[in-house]
Amino acid sequence: MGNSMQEAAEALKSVVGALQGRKAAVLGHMRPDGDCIGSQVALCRMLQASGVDALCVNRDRVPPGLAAYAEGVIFVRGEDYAEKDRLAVAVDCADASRIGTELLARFPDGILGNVDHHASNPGYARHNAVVTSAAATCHVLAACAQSLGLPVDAATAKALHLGILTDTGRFSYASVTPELLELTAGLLRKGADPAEANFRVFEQESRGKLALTQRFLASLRFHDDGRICSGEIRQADYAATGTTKEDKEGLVEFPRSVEGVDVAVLMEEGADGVRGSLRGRDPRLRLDLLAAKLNGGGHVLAAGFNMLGCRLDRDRDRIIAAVVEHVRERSGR
Ligand SMILES: [Mn+2]
Repeated sequence: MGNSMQEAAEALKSVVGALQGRKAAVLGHMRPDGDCIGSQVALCRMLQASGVDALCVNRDRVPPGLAAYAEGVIFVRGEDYAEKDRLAVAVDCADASRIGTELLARFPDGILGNVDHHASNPGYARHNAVVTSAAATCHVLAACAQSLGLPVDAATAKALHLGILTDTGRFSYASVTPELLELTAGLLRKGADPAEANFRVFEQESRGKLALTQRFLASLRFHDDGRICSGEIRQADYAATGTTKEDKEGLVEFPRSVEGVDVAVLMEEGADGVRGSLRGRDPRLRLDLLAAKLNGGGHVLAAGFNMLGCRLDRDRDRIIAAVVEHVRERSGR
């Protein structure tokens, strides 16, 4: 499913065309990451350069570590957004619900454009640019900008590089291709700065984050002969370390990095239930399908779930059992 890069470029061209003389709201997903902010900034700047009045709207704030990338772009919190005449373009949102229910409701006419790379994206907009083989939404935008001749200045190039850098695990995942590296080389020529990005994104961690990491590592447990490794975060962990849920970013990479582990699970208990992240390295295990069984979705190797009404003490075993069963099924054991 999804679109080829050429189809995506056509879709983006239609979006830019439909926005001429209109105003745009570029929407990202809840708890935005580097690819979300990078693609919002890049698309917003490209639209502005194409004569469109554009700003970004998110349910949640821009993570402080990524604020430097929002140069020249207005970000509005969903709760503060009161305009009625902007057309919505969503980026990096696997499903329209990822925008956040309340914010989505402010666009009763629907979504004009959908730029994304998640395999589960159903194509919920009038114009869909969903390239499931792309490494990042920023990858889709960078390739489309190149083929459509959309203007990419230094700040736009930095934003596109940010999304590719973060969604490829610093250019280390299977999604990295020669074509992506060539495209990224073009971004570096336009002003993207790898050392600056590495410093901004990966070398500005707080002591609180380190303390949160200690707690998470202490919670790790192995299941099914070590093929599955799970760890947990509770609201009390954030309170005790002075961190927020933004600080859990990247923690799931620790269980994934252990020898013999096929699937890493991070479970976070919140007021309304248990959210989880799933990470793997074998595409045959189809973590997107596993996540779907747990009220979630995502990519083949990286997915998330949301078990409303669940609690760790009561439901952890049931969640882990579902993971074990799925992994056994998919690996034919
Ligand atoms: Mn992404």
